[in-house]
Amino acid sequence: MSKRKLLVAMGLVICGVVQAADPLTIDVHRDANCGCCKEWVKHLESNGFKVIDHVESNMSTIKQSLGVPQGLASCHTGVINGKFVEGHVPAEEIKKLSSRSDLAGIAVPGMPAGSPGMDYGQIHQPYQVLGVTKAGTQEVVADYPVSR
Ligand SMILES: [Cu+2]
Repeated sequence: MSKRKLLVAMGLVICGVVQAADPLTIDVHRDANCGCCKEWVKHLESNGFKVIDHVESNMSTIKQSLGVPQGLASCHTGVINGKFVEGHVPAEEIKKLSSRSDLAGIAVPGMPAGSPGMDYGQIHQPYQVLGVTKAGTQEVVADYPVSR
């Protein structure tokens, strides 16, 4: 194995792509200064998740190595059983992810107000949870209209 390949493999292990099969253990990568990321972590924990917190200095490198499409980027990036969870995805959608072996991950792009961890009083924006298939196509897996 070349030195580069070895480093990539080590990076994947450190990033939590290779992890135990506990369905509710999630690795979360975030920037040290990200406040809403911490709020999302609290949301996960109050919904039964065990969060392994990783403070990162370069989130864009992490996102790239986990296969998060650039257009779907948000703040933090979670990894659960080898799938990415990008942004403020509701805990219930992460629980459903185990039944979708065709997906590489799910994302809530940007940081919509009113999504878990993005609570700003009365401000609510509609948002969608997008699934990214292993083939690279995208689909809507859940819709969160304002009225919900
Ligand atoms: Cu955020």
